[in-house]
Amino acid sequence: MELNTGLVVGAHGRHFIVEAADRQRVSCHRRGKKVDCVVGDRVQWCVAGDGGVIEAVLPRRSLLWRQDRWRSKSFAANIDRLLVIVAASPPMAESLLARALIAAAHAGIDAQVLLNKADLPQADDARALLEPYCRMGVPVIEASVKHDAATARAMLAPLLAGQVTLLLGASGVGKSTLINTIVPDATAQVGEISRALNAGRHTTTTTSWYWLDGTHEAAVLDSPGFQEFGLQQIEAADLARWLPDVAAHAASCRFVNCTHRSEPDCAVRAAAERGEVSHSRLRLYERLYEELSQPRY
Ligand SMILES: Nc1nc2c(ncn2[C@@H]2O[C@H](COP(=O)(O)OP(=O)(O)OP(=O)(O)O)[C@@H](O)[C@H]2O)c(=O)[nH]1
Ligand SMILES: [Mg+2]
Ligand SMILES: [Zn+2]
Repeated sequence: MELNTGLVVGAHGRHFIVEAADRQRVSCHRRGKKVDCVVGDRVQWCVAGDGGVIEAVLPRRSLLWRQDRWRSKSFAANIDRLLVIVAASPPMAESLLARALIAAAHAGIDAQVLLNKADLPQADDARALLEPYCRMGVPVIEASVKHDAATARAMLAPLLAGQVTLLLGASGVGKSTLINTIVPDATAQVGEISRALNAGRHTTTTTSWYWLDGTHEAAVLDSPGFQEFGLQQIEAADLARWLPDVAAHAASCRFVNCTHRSEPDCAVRAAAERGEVSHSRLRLYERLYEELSQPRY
């Protein structure tokens, strides 16, 4: 049995698309029905029938995942950067953005934010919500990937070069449109309402890997929109570490184990009083702390 190495570029339930060294794509399943494989994984596989079997998953340099109350979900392995996409419309859910950034920080993955559909009038509301994120040092860029594709391409090219970037965001923010704008020959399905087919909106249902260049050094990953984002992988007592605006003040609290909720001489709450930590972020921290303090089963 000859083992080959390959890259998982697509996942459909128990089926995986593996790109072999010769760049052929092979339909594979995982030996022993394990579900430990995710897009971005480097794997060892062998030929079986007209497809293949994944025998082993090689060690990862990164894994972005979320832990909901009852299940965990891996988004992608071996990515260098997370690009969270938010849009002027549908309106931005700040909690999802914050959670994605916390998960990335916890996983040691660099994260940036792209505000898409900057052409729409509602963009100003999104800009206001993003203000605390800009202030805490999260890079935030703006684009209109559909209506000003040339500018978007020019802006994104240096950001995406030489990196593996995962696009993440709610349904309808324009992730697949972005893929089609920057990837030569990509045909990701986008959410235009298909009147001719009367088929309703197209929505992305699986994560897919797209090479950005012929030399296969840069890639961008499309993913399905998400609605929830559990952070049960993080201990409540550890939470503040992953919120840069809270963490910036935590060392000055009177108590080393301050939870920044009601302790005296809390430097985080003092900073919020002075307007240096936004009230929306402090509330978000409190709600998350509460959520992560619930008993786990
Ligand atoms: N006005 C405006 N509309 C855009 C822009 N980019 C994308 N859209 C539209 O937004 C809708 C949703 O785009 P998609 O690319 O399918 O969104 P998605 O994030 O891939 O959505 P899911 O696959 O469901 O997660 C489509 O109708 C796009 O034409 C933009 O820059 N401006
Ligand atoms: Mg999509
Ligand atoms: Zn404190």
